[in-house]
Amino acid sequence: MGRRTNVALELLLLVTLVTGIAGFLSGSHGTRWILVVHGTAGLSIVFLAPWKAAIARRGLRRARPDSVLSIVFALLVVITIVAGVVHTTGVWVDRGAWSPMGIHILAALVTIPLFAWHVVHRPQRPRRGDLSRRAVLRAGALGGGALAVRTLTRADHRFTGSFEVGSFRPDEMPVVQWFNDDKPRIRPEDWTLRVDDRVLGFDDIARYEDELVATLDCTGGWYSTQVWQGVWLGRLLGPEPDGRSLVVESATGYVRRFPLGDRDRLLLATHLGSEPLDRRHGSPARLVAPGRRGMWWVKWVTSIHTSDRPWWLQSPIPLS
Ligand code: HEM
Ligand SMILES: Nc1nc2c(c(=O)[nH]1)N[C@H]1C(S)=C(S)[C@@H](COP(=O)(O)O)O[C@H]1N2
Ligand SMILES: [Mo]
Repeated sequence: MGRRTNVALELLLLVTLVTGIAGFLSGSHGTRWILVVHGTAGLSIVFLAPWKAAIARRGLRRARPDSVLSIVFALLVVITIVAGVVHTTGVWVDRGAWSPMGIHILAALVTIPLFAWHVVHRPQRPRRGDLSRRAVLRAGALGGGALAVRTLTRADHRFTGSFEVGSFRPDEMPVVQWFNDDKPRIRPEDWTLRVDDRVLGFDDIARYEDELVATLDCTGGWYSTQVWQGVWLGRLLGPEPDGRSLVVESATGYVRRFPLGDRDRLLLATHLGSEPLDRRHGSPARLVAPGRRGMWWVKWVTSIHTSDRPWWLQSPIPLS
């Protein structure tokens, strides 16, 4: 019984980690199911906890020097799950770095090396008999129970798990920087935008009146829908730009690369809710990338250029 519980837990943890990361990176409706699987597998771990506790107690009686790593591993999984549940139930909503979702993701990522160590040093071999009828029925009951609990405890979320904050009220929209990116103060009259080999000024951009209602959904666990005004990138690039991707760069060095085919769906915004963009939200101009997570919405844009590299040849999350 102990071995089977261990195998089941390892599988659940693997599924939870993979779906957590996949759900975090994607921001489109078609991928809703990923986080359903994530939450369900994550909660199933809780259901197996009583069995695991009994196994762990036995294991600790013949403790080895590295048992402390097992304890840290277990603690991190507990912290991850508690933070995940705190986030989805909405009992504590915060959007800083120490939001429940921020803690959830940080604890989960630290778990990964410990999980790898655990798999190597406490190997659990699945056997053919593990997939008995009874085992399948039990797994079904476990998953069903977890899915039911998840459905009942979830507060009102977007499909990504994010909470609504300050929609159509720009003053209440949170401000988020990645890692330690700063908030440069750039006056529109001093600002220039490189578009391939041309250099444009603020007035060249601000004369357009393209408008879009779009939802910024930060992986920190909040989202906000706003009216954005500016210019479609396709208009700045001309009718038939060459290349495969489009590189959008911030004055701070923060860079994201997009498929060139997206150029007519990406807005370079100078205004938010009809007011000039606030410095903290990326003035003089920031990218609006509907359907993509907040980390793609580059602020303080100073350069846009086409490139022959495919868009996916880049770090999955910005590193500067
Ligand atoms: C040790 C690995 C992990 C475990 C055990 C775990 C477990 C959980 C649990 C129990 C929940 C709440 C379930 C619910 O009510 O829906 C949850 C939610 C969530 N987790 Fe994880 N998680 C893990 C790793 C990750 C990672 C690495 C990420 C992202 C990089 C992530 C992103 C999320 C998100 C976005 C939600 C909210 C989902 C929603 O509201 O539908 N998780 N997780
Ligand atoms: N230059 C730059 N742009 C950036 C970031 C950053 O750190 N630097 N953070 C991104 C992230 S993670 C999010 S969620 C949004 C937040 O935009 P806001 O501060 O206008 O709400 O900006 C994105 N654009
Ligand atoms: Mo974000």
